[in-house]
Amino acid sequence: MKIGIVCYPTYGGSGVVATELGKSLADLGHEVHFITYSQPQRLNFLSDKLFYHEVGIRSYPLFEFAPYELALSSKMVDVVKHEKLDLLHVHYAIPHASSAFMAREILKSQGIHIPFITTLHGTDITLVGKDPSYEPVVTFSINQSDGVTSVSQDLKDETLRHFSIHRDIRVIPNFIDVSRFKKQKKDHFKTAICPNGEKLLVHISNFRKVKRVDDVIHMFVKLNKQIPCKLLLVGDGPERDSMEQLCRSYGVCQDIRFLGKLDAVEEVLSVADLFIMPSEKESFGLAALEAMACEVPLISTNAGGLPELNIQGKTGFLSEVGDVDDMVKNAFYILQPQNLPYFKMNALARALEFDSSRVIPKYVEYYEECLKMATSL
Ligand code: GMT
Repeated sequence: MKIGIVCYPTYGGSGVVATELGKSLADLGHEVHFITYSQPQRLNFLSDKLFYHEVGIRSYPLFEFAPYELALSSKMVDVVKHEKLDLLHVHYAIPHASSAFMAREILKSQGIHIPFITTLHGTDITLVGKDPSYEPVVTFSINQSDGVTSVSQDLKDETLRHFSIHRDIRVIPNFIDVSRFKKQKKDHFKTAICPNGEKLLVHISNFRKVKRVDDVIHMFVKLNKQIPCKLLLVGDGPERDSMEQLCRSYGVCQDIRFLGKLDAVEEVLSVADLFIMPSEKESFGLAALEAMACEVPLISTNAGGLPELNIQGKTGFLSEVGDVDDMVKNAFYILQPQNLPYFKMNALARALEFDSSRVIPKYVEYYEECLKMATSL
């Protein structure tokens, strides 16, 4: 198949899933064309099956906001026509689904029929999509898609609850390449961070409010009084400055390190004892899955799709959003020497269920179904 993938090329779950999906499809022999405004972060290798088409946005003094959606639709039309694509797969509904709809309709007027599939990732539904300024367009473009997938059952349910959707949504979870995400021997790194055998907690996110990074810090401060530990905060985003202030106000800067954005997160995860994800909303939790594949148990909330990944009392524990004391209690339990190996083993076993070799075929199968359906119309 010849597939066009549209996504946000920046750090972030939806872009990572889209890029890794494209790379895996290319490995399977499909031709994959990325259509984005800059080179996707993880698209860092050459393959004769992978192509990148940059969406150029022409500005003009009249435009206070350059119309990216139009430039994207035009680029999709161009790539579909000249590369003879079979289907478009857009990740994150806003604005990619409505741009794909526009591209499909333009192509239809020229006698070219191409289906598009929309993958819902999370905040495109749970936060941004519900906002009245976007909701009518999101509802329309989901209904107009030739196929729709969501990354968890919870996200599917939430979509059906809040939008007037009259079509089926296929659940296809996030996935990882377990040959990359696995525990590596990095003892020297652990000793450098935890010189006195402290336990190591890790949080990775885009530091948006929805991630509740402050709960990670509140929790760490309480836990550190019971078990000596250190905390690594990986990633960057709008909350980073206020989180640094919070660490200063607690006087714990010597125990917490901000590492910023990292490419090789698996190296940090390889030395972690516990991963903390206290999100207010989380449709799946890809960062947590990556941690689990590196044998790191999970302390999370029970928000969104997290219960579909984190199994209570086996791979970690789930608490109500904001219940920091419960998270401390659970972390204390997991970190006991007699408990930790059990949770690590279960975290790995659960992560293996989401290996790309199990999940990618679900996308291929869905593409084939959607293509068949589109050609039978
Ligand atoms: O808001 C984010 O965390 C980024 C967002 C994205 O779309 O880039 O992540 C969402 O998609 C990921 C991949 O499907 C999921 O693993 C994340 O759970 C989801 N984030 C939220 O729902 C908050």
